[in-house]
Amino acid sequence: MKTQRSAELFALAQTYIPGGVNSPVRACRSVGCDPLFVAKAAGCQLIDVDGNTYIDFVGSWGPMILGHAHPEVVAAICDTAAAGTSFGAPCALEVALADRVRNAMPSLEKVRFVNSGTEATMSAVRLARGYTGRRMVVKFDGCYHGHADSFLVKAGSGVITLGIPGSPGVPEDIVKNTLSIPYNDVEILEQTLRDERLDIACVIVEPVAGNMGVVVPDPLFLRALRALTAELGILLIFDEVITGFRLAAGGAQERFSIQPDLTCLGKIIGGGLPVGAYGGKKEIMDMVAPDGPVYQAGTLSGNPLAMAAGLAMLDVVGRPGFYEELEEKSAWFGAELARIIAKSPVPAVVNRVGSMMTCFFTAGPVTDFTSAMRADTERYGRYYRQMLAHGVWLAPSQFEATFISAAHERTDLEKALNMTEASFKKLMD
Ligand code: HOZ
Repeated sequence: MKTQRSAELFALAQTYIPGGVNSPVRACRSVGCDPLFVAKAAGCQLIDVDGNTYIDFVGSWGPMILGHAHPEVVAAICDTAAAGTSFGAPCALEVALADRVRNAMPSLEKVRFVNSGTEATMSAVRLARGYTGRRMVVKFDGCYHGHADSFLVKAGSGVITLGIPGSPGVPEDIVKNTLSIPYNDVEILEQTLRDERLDIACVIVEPVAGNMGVVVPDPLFLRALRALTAELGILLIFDEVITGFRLAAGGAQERFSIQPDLTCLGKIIGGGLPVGAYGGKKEIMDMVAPDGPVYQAGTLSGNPLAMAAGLAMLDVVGRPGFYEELEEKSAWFGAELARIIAKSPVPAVVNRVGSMMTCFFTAGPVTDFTSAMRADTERYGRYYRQMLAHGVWLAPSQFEATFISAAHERTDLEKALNMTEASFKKLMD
């Protein structure tokens, strides 16, 4: 496989950009190879700058639920761009997208658009502290809520991928207000939330963890989380940046029938452009400036270009049968993957919810950060490189999710399964 042009670009990129990348995981450090540079993408296919083609199971880390360059999304972007890309003033498209989001997720009585998932979660936590007058934030080991200071405590995604213990530059005074406890552990959850010394403003959770690899929530855990936070006047924040419009039109909160107090969104609602959002009960959201004293702002927030892309994407996912078809395709793929694993001596387990999944290289089960960390990352790296060499583009980290899109045809999925079966035969060497 020729990778000369990627190598040339990567050499240049490393002199201009830290690690040669604008987000750490895509540097492929944990999977033992250099990153390939993508030239273009369409449907479920990526084409790199050397002309190699790949079936894409990353989907830009979640936004590409329709596949790349969906014609309706592209047309919306092109048509809107011709009329101006950002006004720094209200426009009708942000009202339309807010209405679409509210209709899909009734717990969001009001919503504020920002430009990334990180902005959404940091704003939601500030709002929770402002609304409750309390200080502490509780998160869960291995969950990743973006790179705002208060979240870089036992965080997932690139933090565990690169084995960064925390992050220099985050003052102890900030970190001491964040408490990270084990995911799916109801006993420790209850002990923590009932500890009155802790002055807890909110609990923020990925309702389906996607940033330590996919970890499925125990239904009792989510229900206990909702009951305890409601009882104790602690705000429950669902970080649905990945799961929003991924697991259902109403996200994880629809799938698990749990209404959080605040929700953070991103990825799919931007149609591939930078959009985040946070929203929730009117009485809470009315604390946000200019209605209230909790300040948050953004020059490009609600820009017409991103709003149009998000609206076009939500138009398509909102059509009858979209999620049923995606669920059926994903369930079949996940079952086939599990069948391949069961036939192989390689210790591995697949965790899947809807169209997001992770193949962990450990016997499992993987139910939290500790069990996820038992995965054999060296073996994952070999699997990753073998699959890439055979035209299958996976997440360049054991601790990320891979995604099925509406653009994956049965033939694409069968090719990936055949490559997986062939790869597993070599992984015991
Ligand atoms: N936050 C992204 C996935 N969870 C990682 C993207 C990257 O570092 O390339």
